[in-house]
Amino acid sequence: MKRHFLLTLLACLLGVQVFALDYSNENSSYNNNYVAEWGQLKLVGNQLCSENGQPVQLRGWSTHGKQWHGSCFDGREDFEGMKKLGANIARIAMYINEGGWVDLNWIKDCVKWTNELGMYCLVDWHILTPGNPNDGSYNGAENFFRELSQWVKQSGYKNVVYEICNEPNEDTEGDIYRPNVWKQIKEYCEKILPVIANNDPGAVVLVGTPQWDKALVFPMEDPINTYGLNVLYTFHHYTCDQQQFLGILSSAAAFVPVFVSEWGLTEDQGGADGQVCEDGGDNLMKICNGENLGNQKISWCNWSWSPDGRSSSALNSCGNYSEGNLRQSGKYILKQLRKGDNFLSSSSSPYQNSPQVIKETEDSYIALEKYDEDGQNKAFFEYDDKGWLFDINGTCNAGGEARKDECVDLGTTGKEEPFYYNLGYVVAGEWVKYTVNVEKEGIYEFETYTNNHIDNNVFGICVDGESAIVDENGNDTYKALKLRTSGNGDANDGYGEWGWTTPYSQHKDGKFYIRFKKAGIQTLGISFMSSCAGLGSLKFKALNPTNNISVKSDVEVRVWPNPVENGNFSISLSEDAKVSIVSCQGVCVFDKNIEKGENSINASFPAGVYMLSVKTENSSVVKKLIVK
Ligand code: IDC
Repeated sequence: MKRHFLLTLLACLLGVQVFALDYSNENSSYNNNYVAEWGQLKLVGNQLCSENGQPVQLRGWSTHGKQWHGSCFDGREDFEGMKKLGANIARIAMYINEGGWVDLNWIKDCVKWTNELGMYCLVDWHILTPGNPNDGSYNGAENFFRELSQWVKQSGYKNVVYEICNEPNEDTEGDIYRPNVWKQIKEYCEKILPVIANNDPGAVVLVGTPQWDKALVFPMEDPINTYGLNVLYTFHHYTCDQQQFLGILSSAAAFVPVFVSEWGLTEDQGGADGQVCEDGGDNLMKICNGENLGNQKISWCNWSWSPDGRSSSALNSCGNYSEGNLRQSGKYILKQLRKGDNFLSSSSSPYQNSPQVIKETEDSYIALEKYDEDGQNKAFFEYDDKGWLFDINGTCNAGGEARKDECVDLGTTGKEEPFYYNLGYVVAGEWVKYTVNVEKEGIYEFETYTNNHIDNNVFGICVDGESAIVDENGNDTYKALKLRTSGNGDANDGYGEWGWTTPYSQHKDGKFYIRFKKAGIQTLGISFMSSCAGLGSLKFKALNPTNNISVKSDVEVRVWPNPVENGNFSISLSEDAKVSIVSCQGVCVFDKNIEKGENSINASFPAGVYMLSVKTENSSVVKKLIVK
């Protein structure tokens, strides 16, 4: 007993000593072992979370290419330097072409080093030119991810995040919406995701989006098969010349999980002109810290951890990672990292304190000028907002008389209240919120008031920060729809007559509905995923009990015997699901995709109390499992 006490005392003293030696910088996060604390990350809804379900935000740097600046990231001490500055993740940009450095052993070292340091490691298959991930020069992808994921799972590393393709960009259409690029990405996912899912089923995987990782509308409109993996979609941002895309991130955060796996404080050449744009950085940081339509805490990696000649680089030289050796970009990031968890909320209040009512027995309409109060990032995202300093249209409040002091794009329809105002001149990525009071929960038929200028514009509708669009089976697979033209002739203003239309999906036939999961006060968000010439109102039809759609129910789970006595138990599921079993200490002892029906499971893990969770695309059920 006494000996034990002395040893502990000695250990504590030594610990303090080590602490004092290593702790030369003020950043208190240096001693955090994020991986031990957070474990294997996973998604809960759209939010990246720790193993036990707490929201997390990964923040750090992306390396540059090893062929150019390798000596900043080919040793444990390099990542230790990054960690000391406050990063909890390092992205390893493994260029494939341009003299790239495809080297699994180096990647394994990076995983080991970062793991020892308690950091997450984002392994980036850095395609860039050519921009098609299926290009022959990238044929090694499948093998690379097979070997890596096998090794990761076998070695028990929990700190790996896979980024399967940086910035897909085969730009053949010259159209901002590049459907062919999304087709290429989907084809590539079909090759890579099953390989990772097979070896490392609970993995967190980042999937690229068209237009150099910007067009988040595609996973909303035309979802991929995720093979049960925790898939997030990447958004890249350069603050000097890409502010016109920020709304896309802010909007999409209500619909899909997103990850800013690369961003720089410069123009998109990485700062060839030497400029650094911190204001744009502040705008991005607000969105990542939670001021977005989905209240999502968004993880990020800054470009770049290198002493590259361009102004996006963080360092003056490799090897010295003291604050004094940081360049302007590095100093800005250090300031962000030092803020610690800096989560913001984007809650808003109802216009003039009176929520619009969605009635049970009568049709209801949303008057679009009655959007919420509290301004930019909270009640709306508007590119022409005065506080935003990025006037995309060169006009404020184009055409609108109501709420002139704000710049939300109100136009007039010339029709009666509540359709007098419309949202016109809307730019892709903008959104508005409405506090509504819903009389009864349920799935409502809805229509949109449109004119002839609406031309397949893409939009999303969310309730309390989650997609609310469901199909006739109650599934929320499709998170963006298209608006139809009213088709009603030409009016004097050339916009045509307004009329009620039903939105549609390009990828699935049938009707779509809006689901309110509960009655009472909630916020309805409308996000415009493409530029739009006028949405007049939304109509929610009276709930019709005879054709009301039933909400898809939770997966049914039966477990027996419970307590488990002889090391085996049975589970029956109403649909295919992912089953994981976690001990009270947070150790995951079982994690597999299980088919529907009856299954027998070997539970030869230590006696104790476990949480058994069953996850399908639409539901998640948790049960207590006792092993004797
Ligand atoms: C740039 C580097 C530059 C290098 C070039 C190679 O800064 O030194 O010569 O790649 O193609 C990205 C890419 C990233 C770019 C970066 C800056 O993911 O590879 O790095 N950027 O241009 N997307 C947008 C910007």
